[in-house]
Formats: sequence, structure tokens, C-alpha cells
Amino acid sequence: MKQPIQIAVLISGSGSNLQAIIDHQKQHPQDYEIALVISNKANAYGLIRAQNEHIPTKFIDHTLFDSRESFDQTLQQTIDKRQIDLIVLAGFMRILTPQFTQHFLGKMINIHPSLLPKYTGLNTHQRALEAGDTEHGLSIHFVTPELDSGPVILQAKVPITPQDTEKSLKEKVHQQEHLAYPLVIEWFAQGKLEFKDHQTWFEQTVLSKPQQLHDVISL
Ligand code: NHR
Ligand code: GAR
Repeated sequence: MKQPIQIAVLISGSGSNLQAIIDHQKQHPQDYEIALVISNKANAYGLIRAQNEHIPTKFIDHTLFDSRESFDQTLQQTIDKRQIDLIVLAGFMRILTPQFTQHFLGKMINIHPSLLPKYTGLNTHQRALEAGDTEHGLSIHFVTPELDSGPVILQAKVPITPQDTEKSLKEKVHQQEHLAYPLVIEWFAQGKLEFKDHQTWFEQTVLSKPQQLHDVISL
């Protein structure tokens, strides 16, 4: 029997994606275990979510470091003390150095609230609305040194209606995120997902385009 993989989840805020990952883990304990939750913000509500589930937490205050490099070194040491198979960025708001991303290349994923390559960076919902887009969504990708530009694994789309506000759009995307992220973690845990030659491989085949959430689950 295969052992569950060990994951570390990095957060900066509310941690609703972390909660979805925790809830899914309880249904699939044979696939993965959440070994550690790290936040760079002391008041991140996700820390409380983790503590409620007796998951070990660490708060690493980035403002106490004099460079991104030294913060990332401490982050790396904290993770390397444990046997971590996958790092999951779930609303983690610090750009990571090339050294850090190289160290965990192929073992770190991020969820980004846009249909990449559209809208890398911040304020994605507002930018999609201002552009008059008719659809928006999320992308889950392997993390590489270049921000929000690693190979995409899965996307989920949501329609934008004329009534949508930044808040309503964000909520729609969140709902899809909570379905999508646990699924991708499960794929990785089951050995279905690999990062090779700067591409995403799914079941031994290069993904020429991202998986679409609605093709892989029936809602
Ligand atoms: N690091 C690398 N190297 N590559 C990626 O793809 C990364 C990454 C770090 C975080 C998440 C990302 C997102 O999904 C992510 C992907 C923070 C910022 C940012 O500008 C941008 C993108 C993402 C996360 N952060 C500011 C900074 O100076 C701080 C902003 C704040 O604290 O509110 O680091 O969008
Ligand atoms: C999520 O919507 C995620 O896509 C986004 O932050 C939110 C975190 O929510 N990520 C980024 O914007 C990364 N720059 P959560 O804390 O409730 O999971």
C-alpha cells in the first residue's frame, strides 16, 4: 500500500482554499496528508483553520528579513526539515526568489485567479471586469521563477454577466477554486501529474492545453 504524500500549504490570508483541501483530505486520507501550514501574515485566518484541525503551523514574518533571499532561505529550511512531497500555494502573496522556485521545481503548485496567460499578478477580477471580458476563471500551474508563467495544469471558467461586481465575480471563482485545487492535489498524489521539460504531463502524456474542470467532473 502506497503511503500518502506529505504536503505543505503556504497561505497569507483567509485560507478558504486550505479549508477545501482539509475537507477533501478527510475523504481521501490515503492520498495525502497536510504536514504543515505556513503563513507570512500573523493574522491569517487560515492559521486558525489549520489549528482547529491540529495541523502544525508556522508563522514566518517576512518583514523581519532584510531581503527576499533571506526570507526564502528560512522558508526553505522550514520545509526541508520535513519530508514534503508537494508545496501548495493557496493565496500566498509573496513573490518567491529564483533560488527557492528552482529548489522545489516540479514540486510546487499555485492557484491563480485568472485564465492565464491573461492577468498575471494582482487585482485580476477587477481587470477582467474593466476589460469587458465575458469570461473569467482560475488556473492551477506549476511554479517557476517567472511569476504566474509556469505550465498550467487545469483551468476552470466562469461567465461574467453585466450584473457582476468584483465581489460577485470573486465569489464565483472561489467556488470553482474549492473544487479544482483538491482535485489537482489528488492527481499529483496519485502520480498522475508530472513536471518535465518545462511542461505538464498528465498520465504520461504532455498536456498541450490545460485540463478544463468541467470536462473532468460532472457538476
Ligand atoms: N513566485 C514565483 N517565483 N513564481 C510564481 O508563479 C509565484 C510566486 C509567488 C507567488 C502567487 C501569485 C498569484 O497567484 C505566486 C506565484 C503575489 C504577488 C505579488 O505581487 C504576485 C503574484 C502572486 C503572489 N506580491 C507582492 C510582493 O511584493 C506583495 C503583495 C502583497 O503583500 O499584498 O511579493 O497571483
Ligand atoms: C484565491 O482566490 C487565490 O486564487 C488568490 O487568493 C485567493 C486566496 O483565497 N491568489 C492570489 O491572488 C495569489 N496572488 P483563500 O485565502 O480564501 O484561499
